[in-house]
Amino acid sequence: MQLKNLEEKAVSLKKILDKYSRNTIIIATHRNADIDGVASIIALKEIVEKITNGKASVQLLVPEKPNLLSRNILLKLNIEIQINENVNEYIKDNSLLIVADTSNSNQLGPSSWIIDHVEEIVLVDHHSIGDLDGKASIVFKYAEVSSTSEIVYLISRALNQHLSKPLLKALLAGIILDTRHLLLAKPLTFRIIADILSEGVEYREVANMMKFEPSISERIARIKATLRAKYYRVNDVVIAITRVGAHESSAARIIQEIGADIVYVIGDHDEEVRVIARASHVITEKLGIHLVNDILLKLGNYFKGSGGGHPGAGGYTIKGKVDLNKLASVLLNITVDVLKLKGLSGEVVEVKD
Ligand SMILES: [Mn+2]
Repeated sequence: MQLKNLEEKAVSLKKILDKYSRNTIIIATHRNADIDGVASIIALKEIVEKITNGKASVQLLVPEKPNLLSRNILLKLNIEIQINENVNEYIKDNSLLIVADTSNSNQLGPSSWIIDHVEEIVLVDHHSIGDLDGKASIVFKYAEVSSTSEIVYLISRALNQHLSKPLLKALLAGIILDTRHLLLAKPLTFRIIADILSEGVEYREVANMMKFEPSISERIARIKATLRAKYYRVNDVVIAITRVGAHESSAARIIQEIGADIVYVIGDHDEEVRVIARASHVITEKLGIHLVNDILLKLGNYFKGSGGGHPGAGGYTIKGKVDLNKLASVLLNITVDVLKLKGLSGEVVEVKD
């Protein structure tokens, strides 16, 4: 069940760790990290500390701290982690940076500057290619998995480093989250889960940890997003566009469940505007549309920003203020143009009561 080159890359990783075994090793993931990112970095920390015999100074970095669900899961697993967001206190010119679960440096938010201030970068990730892919000396990235946690587990196996049970549970939580409770699991995902369970982890226990009661602010954001949404129809495709001040992805998920095929949630923040996009598999599989490449990145012709993600889930961030109505209409126009290219000939009709 090995992935192509994983063994060799693990050997190269070990060499790099030996090289930096007396330096600072920063293990970072994307801002406001989900449990896939958080589980990956804490498991990588254990691996790195074992390989360097505890000599390296290992620092975990999660810009803008882990998200609520991650923090809850760590609490339930009794895992305590030290995250120092004040990178200036420990970064050195000869540091090694290991980045997990993100391929774009801008996903490191306020800490993205560190990319150009370390000696070497290792990337462990499952997203589409970003700027970090070109900057890393080793890239662990495989289409055969659905989460970074899976890759980290395989790295631990390749390096013969046994992970403690709480960490195995955290990785399993990462897999469950990123596969949406296995809906997006690949064949290898099931093999990896079987291996984790055979180490004495109970699936149901971890799956139960993922049940998440949304806070009142999240529920209000969902309700507002639904009320403010405009819905459009082109043939059988329903497009929804809305805006909220927070909880964009949660709002997007709800609007998808109502029945929209393509959802854009515009998040209006103090210093930036974020567009969160989601598309159903009819859009990605049957029509072959890639949300990021075909739609979000084309926003760049109108609003300077940066984006990334997967065919069916992505984001685009614009610094500063923008005309939100214009942004919504540009999004709709780009989407309709792409649908036309894919052969949908119908008129755009707004769905109203
Ligand atoms: Mn992930």
